[in-house]
Amino acid sequence: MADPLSAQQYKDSLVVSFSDTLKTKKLDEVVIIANPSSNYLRENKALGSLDSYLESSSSINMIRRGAYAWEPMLNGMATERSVVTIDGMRIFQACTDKMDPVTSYVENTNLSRAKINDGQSGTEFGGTIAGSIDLMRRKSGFNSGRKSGGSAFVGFESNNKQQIYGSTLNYSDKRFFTDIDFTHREADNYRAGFRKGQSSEVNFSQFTKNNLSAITGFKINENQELQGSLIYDKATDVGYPGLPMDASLAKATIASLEYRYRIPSKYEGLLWETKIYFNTITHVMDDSHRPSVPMHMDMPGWSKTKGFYTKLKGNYKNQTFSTTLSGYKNNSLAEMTMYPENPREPEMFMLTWPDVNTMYSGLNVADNISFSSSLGLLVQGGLGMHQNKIASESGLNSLQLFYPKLKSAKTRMLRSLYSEISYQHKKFLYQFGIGYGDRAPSVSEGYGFYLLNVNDNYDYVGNPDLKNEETINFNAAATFETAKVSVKGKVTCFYITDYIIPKKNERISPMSMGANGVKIYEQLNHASILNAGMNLDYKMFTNWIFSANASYRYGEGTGNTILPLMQPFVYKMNLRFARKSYFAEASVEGSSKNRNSIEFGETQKPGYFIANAALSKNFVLGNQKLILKLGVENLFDRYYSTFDDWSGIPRMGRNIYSNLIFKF
Ligand SMILES: [Cu+2]
Repeated sequence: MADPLSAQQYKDSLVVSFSDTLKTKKLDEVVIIANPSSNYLRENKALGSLDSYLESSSSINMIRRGAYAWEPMLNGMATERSVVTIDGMRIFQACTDKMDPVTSYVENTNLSRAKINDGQSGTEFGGTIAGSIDLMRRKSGFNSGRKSGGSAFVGFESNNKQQIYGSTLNYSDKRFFTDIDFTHREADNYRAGFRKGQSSEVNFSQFTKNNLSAITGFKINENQELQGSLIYDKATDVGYPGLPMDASLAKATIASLEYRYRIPSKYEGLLWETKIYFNTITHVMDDSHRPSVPMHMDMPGWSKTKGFYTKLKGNYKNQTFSTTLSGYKNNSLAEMTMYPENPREPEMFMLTWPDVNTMYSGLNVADNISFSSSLGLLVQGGLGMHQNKIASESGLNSLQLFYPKLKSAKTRMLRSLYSEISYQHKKFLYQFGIGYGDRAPSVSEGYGFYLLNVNDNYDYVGNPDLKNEETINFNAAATFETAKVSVKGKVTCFYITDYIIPKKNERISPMSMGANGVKIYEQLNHASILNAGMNLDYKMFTNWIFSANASYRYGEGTGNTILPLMQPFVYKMNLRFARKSYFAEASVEGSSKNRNSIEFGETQKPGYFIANAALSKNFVLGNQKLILKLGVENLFDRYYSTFDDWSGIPRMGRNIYSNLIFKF
């Protein structure tokens, strides 16, 4: 659940942070990620996946290709249109079939919260259309006294026999802190809801994941500190029931070093922060467990990124400003080897991502002015240079079959401008933002070579001649808040020109066996996307809270093109009771039927409605704590599938879970 108050526990030791000093509020949203080191009673399922936390934002829905590694869609747009970072680090997936969004390489225990910025307010680390999701690392920070502690936890979920084990350890004092955590997850196939006379097991939906992370800070002196962070994540034997193949390995190493300097100045909180980082991802697809594979294939992919950012932020009179210079170099490479049934026929080899180097460097400036305690203005702008270069000669030659004049390198300028006004009147807060910006095509959109999309069963071929996709976005929000009730409504609209979308091409025949044909990325003159969300929190009586949230998205492009994967009306309501060491929650959630895009192979899914319940109890044992959580999801074992379930795979049926956390 989004709860901005809890964000205050992550105080910065060197400086009052950018947003903390603001008298006026910004439109961005913070999703608190619960984990065994944070506040448990707030969350029904402390050991749930990161994906389930992100989904609680009304701007995000998740595409599921199985039980693992869901893809976060921000404002109804897939990951090419958003910037996903971990503490400001750019990371790019290594799978041509989107099996491994960046969010799949972290764990709850690594993170404290996710910051979501819609549209052009999310351009600090690169060009975007939909906005940005920054996953922020969990860390103890420096402490005036000496503090150490940790946790050990174990969880079990009945539906897919998921076992979760792990522990966290932390130490902090005046000059030094360190946080180390480890999480292991292992699950069998999950079961869908009940259907008479049919097996509910969803084959190829198992997974195993191990994650280890460490973050350490060292204070050089009163004004300077160093921070190092490392995340190692390895998933093996991951099944994808929504795809024709699985992944035998998805592995990431994510490392960074950060230097922070509080510049002595008469202006409060002038901070200079610099980070260098490196991450490497290996992804190996595997079809060897699938029955009736027409032709066995090996499809590994690699993505390596190194980058930096350097940021100056501070306050000047009634202004809070921030300037960020950032840059990265990513290398994306993916191959496909096909082994014909007849061993005498030669193997076929091709590069599906032709060793593409992407270089980016950009400057982003933001200034937040408080005219009075009730009126604020944010102005933000950025300029970036983006270059793609095909490093592989054979990859270039293959693409030249379709684009004879293709050169190996292409450079683009990326621009962004955003402004936001906020006005507080009594218990009402009004916010209005307007932005303009553009983005470069992704590696798949520009250079992908025969990437099978199972949803519409077409091979997708990239188009290096694509122009930048441009957007104008508007957001408006109104919040009413009293001690008892808080209501927020938000609307975000995007008018996108040169909208990048794959379109059928009859002249090229497909490579994948049984594919319907080939689609090439083209650009629609324009497309419009609307996203509306609403949240209500109502403290009915002492100890009782009722919350409701709902969201809806709509997308349409030139020539009556219905944009794919648009979320219909989705709602969730819950009633919570918390008293001393007890916590109980009952919730219902559901959706209306979706407006499906036939062009993209979508079928209409009927609405659904499910119910969940949870209980937890906190035992205090001297200085230690034991937390027990029990719950059931999809209580009535309903069978359902939604618009974001890839190739129509059903969702999980009844699931009973238990979490046991020992905190010391
Ligand atoms: Cu893959």
